[in-house]
Amino acid sequence: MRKIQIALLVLSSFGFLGLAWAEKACFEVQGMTCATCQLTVKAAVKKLKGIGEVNASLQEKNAVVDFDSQKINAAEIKKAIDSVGYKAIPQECKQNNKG
Ligand SMILES: [Cu+2]
Repeated sequence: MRKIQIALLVLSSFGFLGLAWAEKACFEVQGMTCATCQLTVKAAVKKLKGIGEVNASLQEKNAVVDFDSQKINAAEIKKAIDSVGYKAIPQECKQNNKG
C-alpha cells in the first residue's frame, strides 16, 4: 500500500513538472544571417514572460521555444521574433527539434 502511495506521488510530481512548460512552439525563422541573429532572436523571446528553454538555429533556420501556455501563446512569441527584424512562421515541431 505504501509503495503505491509513493508511486502515485512520484507520478503526480512528474505530471506537475511536465505541466510547467507544457507547450513547445516551433518556428521557421527567415532573415537570420549570422550568429548574432541567433542571439537576437533568442534574447527577444527569452525576455517574454512564461518562457522556458529557447533555441534559435541559424543552420536550421528555426527557433524552438518551450513556454507556459497559461502565460503566453505562440502568436506572442512570433510577434517578439518579428519585432526584432525577422520573420517567424509557425511550423510543426519535428522530433529532432531541441528545446
Ligand atoms: Cu546576424
